[in-house]
Amino acid sequence: MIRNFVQLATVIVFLALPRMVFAQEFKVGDIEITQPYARAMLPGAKVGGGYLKVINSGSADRLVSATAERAASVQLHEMKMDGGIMVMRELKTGIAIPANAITALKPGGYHVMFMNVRQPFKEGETVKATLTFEKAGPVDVEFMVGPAAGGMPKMNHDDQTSLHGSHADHATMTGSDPVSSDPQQAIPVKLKAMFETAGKPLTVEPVVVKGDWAIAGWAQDGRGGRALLKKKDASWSIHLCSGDGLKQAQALRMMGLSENDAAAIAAKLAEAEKGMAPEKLALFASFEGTVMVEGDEANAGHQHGGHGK
Ligand SMILES: [Cu+2]
Repeated sequence: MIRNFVQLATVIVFLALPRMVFAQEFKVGDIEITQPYARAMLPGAKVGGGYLKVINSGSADRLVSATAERAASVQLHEMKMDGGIMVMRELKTGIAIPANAITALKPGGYHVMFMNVRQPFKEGETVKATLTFEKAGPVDVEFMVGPAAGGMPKMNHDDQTSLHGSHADHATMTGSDPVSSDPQQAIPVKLKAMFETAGKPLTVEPVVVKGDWAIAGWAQDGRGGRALLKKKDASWSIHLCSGDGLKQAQALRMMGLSENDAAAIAAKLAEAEKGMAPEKLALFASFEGTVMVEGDEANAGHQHGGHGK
Protein backbone atom coordinates (compact mmCIF):
# COMPACT_ATOMS: atom_id res chain seq x y z
CA MET A 1 0.00 0.00 0.00
CA ILE A 2 2.66 2.44 1.05
CA ARG A 3 4.75 1.47 -1.90
CA ASN A 4 1.86 2.10 -4.28
CA PHE A 5 1.13 5.39 -2.68
CA VAL A 6 4.73 6.52 -2.99
CA GLN A 7 4.76 5.48 -6.63
CA LEU A 8 1.56 7.33 -7.31
CA ALA A 9 2.93 10.43 -5.65
CA THR A 10 6.09 10.14 -7.72
CA VAL A 11 4.14 9.86 -10.92
CA ILE A 12 2.12 12.94 -10.12
CA VAL A 13 5.21 14.96 -9.35
CA PHE A 14 6.83 13.67 -12.51
CA LEU A 15 3.88 14.61 -14.67
CA ALA A 16 3.67 18.04 -13.15
CA LEU A 17 7.34 18.87 -13.55
CA PRO A 18 8.75 17.08 -16.56
CA ARG A 19 10.41 20.11 -18.09
CA MET A 20 12.01 21.16 -14.85
CA VAL A 21 13.53 17.78 -14.33
CA PHE A 22 14.60 17.24 -17.89
CA ALA A 23 15.15 20.33 -19.91
CA GLN A 24 16.88 18.31 -22.58
CA GLU A 25 14.92 17.30 -25.61
CA PHE A 26 16.53 16.60 -28.91
CA LYS A 27 14.83 16.43 -32.29
CA VAL A 28 15.57 15.11 -35.72
CA GLY A 29 12.78 14.85 -38.29
CA ASP A 30 9.80 13.16 -36.69
CA ILE A 31 11.93 11.78 -33.88
CA GLU A 32 12.29 13.32 -30.48
CA ILE A 33 14.73 12.07 -27.85
CA THR A 34 13.80 12.80 -24.26
CA GLN A 35 15.41 12.25 -20.90
CA PRO A 36 18.74 10.77 -21.91
CA TYR A 37 20.59 9.78 -18.76
CA ALA A 38 23.52 7.59 -17.83
CA ARG A 39 24.55 6.02 -14.58
CA ALA A 40 27.64 7.24 -12.77
CA MET A 41 30.44 4.70 -13.09
CA LEU A 42 32.58 3.34 -10.29
CA PRO A 43 36.28 4.15 -10.19
CA GLY A 44 38.05 1.92 -12.67
CA ALA A 45 34.87 0.88 -14.48
CA LYS A 46 35.16 0.79 -18.27
CA VAL A 47 31.58 0.41 -19.40
CA GLY A 48 28.49 2.45 -18.65
CA GLY A 49 24.83 2.26 -19.58
CA GLY A 50 22.76 5.01 -21.15
CA TYR A 51 18.97 5.30 -21.24
CA LEU A 52 16.49 7.48 -23.08
CA LYS A 53 13.11 7.59 -24.75
CA VAL A 54 12.52 7.87 -28.46
CA ILE A 55 9.23 9.49 -29.39
CA ASN A 56 8.54 8.78 -33.04
CA SER A 57 5.64 10.69 -34.52
CA GLY A 58 6.44 9.58 -38.06
CA SER A 59 6.98 6.34 -39.94
CA ALA A 60 9.00 3.38 -38.71
CA ASP A 61 12.72 3.94 -38.32
CA ARG A 62 15.70 2.25 -36.73
CA LEU A 63 18.34 3.42 -34.28
CA VAL A 64 21.41 2.02 -36.01
CA SER A 65 24.44 3.42 -34.22
CA ALA A 66 25.81 5.79 -31.63
CA THR A 67 29.10 7.50 -30.87
CA ALA A 68 30.46 9.51 -27.94
CA GLU A 69 33.74 11.32 -27.39
CA ARG A 70 34.07 9.86 -23.91
CA ALA A 71 33.87 6.25 -25.11
CA ALA A 72 36.04 4.34 -27.57
CA SER A 73 32.82 2.94 -28.99
CA VAL A 74 29.12 2.93 -28.20
CA GLN A 75 27.03 -0.17 -28.69
CA LEU A 76 23.31 -0.77 -28.73
CA HIS A 77 22.40 -3.48 -26.25
CA GLU A 78 19.53 -5.55 -25.06
CA MET A 79 19.08 -7.35 -21.76
CA LYS A 80 17.19 -10.57 -21.95
CA MET A 81 16.60 -13.77 -20.04
CA ASP A 82 18.61 -16.60 -21.53
CA GLY A 83 18.31 -20.02 -19.94
CA GLY A 84 17.32 -18.43 -16.65
CA ILE A 85 20.18 -15.97 -16.63
CA MET A 86 19.80 -12.34 -17.50
CA VAL A 87 22.32 -11.57 -20.19
CA MET A 88 23.27 -8.58 -22.23
CA ARG A 89 23.87 -8.75 -25.94
CA GLU A 90 24.84 -6.33 -28.63
CA LEU A 91 22.24 -5.58 -31.29
CA LYS A 92 24.38 -5.29 -34.39
CA THR A 93 21.46 -4.30 -36.58
CA GLY A 94 20.24 -1.68 -34.13
CA ILE A 95 16.94 -1.11 -32.39
CA ALA A 96 13.63 -0.96 -34.25
CA ILE A 97 11.77 2.31 -33.70
CA PRO A 98 8.12 1.66 -34.59
CA ALA A 99 5.97 4.34 -36.20
CA ASN A 100 3.95 6.63 -33.94
CA ALA A 101 5.22 5.06 -30.75
CA ILE A 102 7.45 5.69 -27.80
CA THR A 103 10.41 3.32 -27.52
CA ALA A 104 12.08 3.31 -24.14
CA LEU A 105 15.73 2.43 -23.65
CA LYS A 106 15.74 1.61 -19.97
CA PRO A 107 17.42 -0.53 -17.33
CA GLY A 108 16.49 -4.15 -17.90
CA GLY A 109 15.80 -3.69 -21.62
CA TYR A 110 17.31 -1.89 -24.57
CA HIS A 111 20.11 0.48 -23.68
CA VAL A 112 23.11 2.30 -25.02
CA MET A 113 26.42 0.90 -23.79
CA PHE A 114 29.42 3.17 -23.60
CA MET A 115 32.46 0.92 -24.10
CA ASN A 116 36.05 1.56 -22.99
CA VAL A 117 35.27 4.80 -21.26
CA ARG A 118 38.51 6.57 -20.40
CA GLN A 119 37.23 8.70 -17.51
CA PRO A 120 34.36 7.06 -15.60
CA PHE A 121 31.19 9.17 -15.77
CA LYS A 122 30.60 11.19 -12.61
CA GLU A 123 27.25 12.15 -11.21
CA GLY A 124 26.26 15.61 -12.37
CA GLU A 125 28.28 15.48 -15.59
CA THR A 126 26.84 15.67 -19.07
CA VAL A 127 27.98 13.17 -21.67
CA LYS A 128 27.67 14.20 -25.31
CA ALA A 129 26.74 11.59 -27.84
CA THR A 130 25.40 11.27 -31.35
CA LEU A 131 22.63 8.83 -32.15
CA THR A 132 22.08 7.87 -35.78
CA PHE A 133 18.73 6.75 -37.13
CA GLU A 134 18.48 4.92 -40.43
CA LYS A 135 15.99 7.36 -41.94
CA ALA A 136 15.99 10.44 -39.74
CA GLY A 137 19.79 10.61 -39.63
CA PRO A 138 22.12 11.74 -36.84
CA VAL A 139 21.10 13.71 -33.77
CA ASP A 140 23.35 15.11 -31.05
CA VAL A 141 22.14 14.42 -27.52
CA GLU A 142 23.43 14.94 -24.00
CA PHE A 143 23.16 12.28 -21.34
CA MET A 144 22.83 13.59 -17.80
CA VAL A 145 24.77 11.44 -15.38
CA GLY A 146 22.74 10.25 -12.41
CA PRO A 147 23.76 8.34 -9.28
CA ALA A 148 25.88 5.17 -9.52
CA ALA A 149 23.18 3.28 -7.67
CA GLY A 150 20.78 3.95 -10.52
CA GLY A 151 17.82 6.14 -11.20
CA MET A 152 17.50 9.30 -13.12
CA PRO A 153 19.39 12.44 -12.25
CA LYS A 154 17.69 14.66 -9.68
CA MET A 155 14.92 12.19 -9.05
CA ASN A 156 14.72 10.30 -5.84
CA HIS A 157 12.43 7.52 -6.79
CA ASP A 158 11.22 5.44 -9.64
CA ASP A 159 11.58 6.55 -13.22
CA GLN A 160 9.47 6.89 -16.26
CA THR A 161 8.54 3.26 -16.60
CA SER A 162 5.94 3.60 -13.90
CA LEU A 163 4.13 6.00 -16.19
CA HIS A 164 3.48 3.09 -18.47
CA GLY A 165 2.68 0.81 -15.59
CA SER A 166 5.38 -1.52 -16.79
CA HIS A 167 6.80 -3.24 -13.78
CA ALA A 168 7.30 -6.55 -15.45
CA ASP A 169 11.01 -6.49 -14.74
CA HIS A 170 10.36 -5.79 -11.11
CA ALA A 171 7.75 -8.44 -10.83
CA THR A 172 10.05 -11.20 -11.94
CA MET A 173 12.94 -10.05 -9.82
CA THR A 174 11.30 -8.93 -6.63
CA GLY A 175 10.15 -11.61 -4.28
CA SER A 176 8.22 -11.03 -1.11
CA ASP A 177 8.81 -14.54 0.11
CA PRO A 178 9.22 -14.95 3.83
CA VAL A 179 12.85 -15.29 4.62
CA SER A 180 14.89 -17.02 7.28
CA SER A 181 16.10 -14.51 9.81
CA ASP A 182 19.66 -15.75 9.33
CA PRO A 183 21.08 -13.90 6.32
CA GLN A 184 23.71 -16.62 5.85
CA GLN A 185 20.82 -18.88 4.89
CA ALA A 186 18.31 -16.42 3.53
CA ILE A 187 20.62 -14.78 1.01
CA PRO A 188 21.86 -17.95 -0.75
CA VAL A 189 18.27 -19.23 -0.83
CA LYS A 190 17.09 -16.01 -2.39
CA LEU A 191 19.86 -15.90 -5.01
CA LYS A 192 19.38 -19.52 -5.94
CA ALA A 193 15.65 -19.07 -6.26
CA MET A 194 16.27 -16.22 -8.66
CA PHE A 195 19.11 -17.53 -10.79
CA GLU A 196 19.76 -21.21 -10.39
CA THR A 197 18.68 -23.40 -13.28
CA ALA A 198 18.86 -27.15 -13.79
CA GLY A 199 22.16 -27.27 -15.67
CA LYS A 200 23.67 -24.26 -13.99
CA PRO A 201 24.09 -24.53 -10.24
CA LEU A 202 24.84 -21.33 -8.39
CA THR A 203 27.25 -21.20 -5.49
CA VAL A 204 26.93 -18.35 -3.03
CA GLU A 205 29.80 -17.55 -0.66
CA PRO A 206 30.90 -15.68 1.25
CA VAL A 207 28.02 -13.67 2.62
CA VAL A 208 28.89 -10.71 4.82
CA VAL A 209 26.36 -8.53 6.56
CA LYS A 210 26.36 -5.11 8.17
CA GLY A 211 23.04 -3.71 9.30
CA ASP A 212 20.60 -3.75 6.40
CA TRP A 213 23.33 -4.39 3.83
CA ALA A 214 24.99 -7.58 2.68
CA ILE A 215 27.53 -8.56 0.06
CA ALA A 216 27.49 -12.04 -1.43
CA GLY A 217 30.01 -13.62 -3.78
CA TRP A 218 28.50 -15.84 -6.44
CA ALA A 219 29.72 -18.19 -9.13
CA GLN A 220 27.79 -19.93 -11.87
CA ASP A 221 28.81 -21.63 -15.07
CA GLY A 222 32.33 -20.22 -15.15
CA ARG A 223 31.19 -16.73 -14.30
CA GLY A 224 30.96 -14.84 -11.09
CA GLY A 225 30.68 -11.56 -9.30
CA ARG A 226 29.57 -9.93 -6.11
CA ALA A 227 26.05 -8.86 -5.29
CA LEU A 228 25.12 -6.04 -2.95
CA LEU A 229 21.89 -6.80 -1.14
CA LYS A 230 19.63 -4.64 0.94
CA LYS A 231 17.12 -5.72 3.54
CA LYS A 232 13.70 -4.21 3.15
CA ASP A 233 10.56 -5.33 4.94
CA ALA A 234 12.40 -8.33 6.39
CA SER A 235 13.38 -9.53 2.92
CA TRP A 236 16.72 -9.28 1.14
CA SER A 237 16.72 -7.97 -2.39
CA ILE A 238 19.63 -7.49 -4.74
CA HIS A 239 20.56 -3.87 -4.94
CA LEU A 240 23.17 -4.29 -7.64
CA CYS A 241 25.75 -6.65 -9.12
CA SER A 242 29.37 -5.69 -9.52
CA GLY A 243 32.88 -7.10 -9.38
CA ASP A 244 35.81 -5.74 -7.44
CA GLY A 245 33.97 -2.44 -7.01
CA LEU A 246 32.17 -3.93 -4.04
CA LYS A 247 35.47 -4.40 -2.22
CA GLN A 248 36.01 -0.68 -1.88
CA ALA A 249 34.43 1.31 0.93
CA GLN A 250 34.47 4.42 -1.23
CA ALA A 251 32.51 2.69 -3.99
CA LEU A 252 30.05 1.33 -1.44
CA ARG A 253 29.44 4.85 -0.20
CA MET A 254 28.52 5.87 -3.75
CA MET A 255 25.98 3.06 -3.74
CA GLY A 256 24.20 4.51 -0.75
CA LEU A 257 25.87 2.98 2.32
CA SER A 258 26.78 5.20 5.24
CA GLU A 259 30.46 5.79 5.90
CA ASN A 260 30.37 3.41 8.86
CA ASP A 261 28.51 0.64 7.07
CA ALA A 262 30.70 0.93 3.99
CA ALA A 263 33.92 0.67 5.98
CA ALA A 264 32.62 -2.15 8.16
CA ILE A 265 31.27 -4.30 5.36
CA ALA A 266 34.37 -3.80 3.19
CA ALA A 267 36.50 -4.98 6.13
CA LYS A 268 34.25 -7.99 6.73
CA LEU A 269 34.40 -8.91 3.07
CA ALA A 270 38.20 -8.70 2.98
CA GLU A 271 38.33 -10.95 6.05
CA ALA A 272 35.85 -13.46 4.62
CA GLU A 273 37.63 -13.68 1.26
CA LYS A 274 41.09 -14.02 2.76
CA GLY A 275 41.19 -17.79 2.66
CA MET A 276 39.35 -18.28 -0.62
CA ALA A 277 40.78 -19.87 -3.74
CA PRO A 278 42.41 -17.36 -6.11
CA GLU A 279 40.37 -18.79 -9.02
CA LYS A 280 37.18 -17.97 -7.15
CA LEU A 281 38.34 -14.44 -6.40
CA ALA A 282 39.28 -14.01 -10.06
CA LEU A 283 35.71 -14.97 -10.97
CA PHE A 284 34.34 -12.33 -8.61
CA ALA A 285 36.67 -9.76 -10.18
CA SER A 286 35.65 -10.74 -13.69
CA PHE A 287 32.28 -9.04 -13.41
CA GLU A 288 32.65 -5.81 -15.35
CA GLY A 289 30.65 -2.74 -14.63
CA THR A 290 27.87 -2.32 -12.14
CA VAL A 291 24.35 -3.38 -12.81
CA MET A 292 21.26 -2.48 -10.91
CA VAL A 293 18.97 -5.38 -10.22
CA GLU A 294 16.15 -4.33 -7.99
CA GLY A 295 15.18 -1.27 -6.12
CA ASP A 296 12.88 1.67 -5.95
CA GLU A 297 15.48 4.05 -7.26
CA ALA A 298 15.71 2.43 -10.64
CA ASN A 299 14.00 -0.22 -12.58
CA ALA A 300 15.32 -3.68 -12.62
CA GLY A 301 18.22 -3.98 -14.91
CA HIS A 302 20.29 -7.04 -14.64
CA GLN A 303 23.34 -8.61 -16.07
CA HIS A 304 24.06 -11.52 -13.87
CA GLY A 305 26.37 -13.12 -16.37
CA GLY A 306 28.81 -10.26 -16.42
CA HIS A 307 29.65 -8.28 -19.46
CA GLY A 308 30.49 -10.71 -22.22
CA LYS A 309 34.10 -10.60 -23.24
CU1 LIG B 1 24.88 -3.42 -22.07
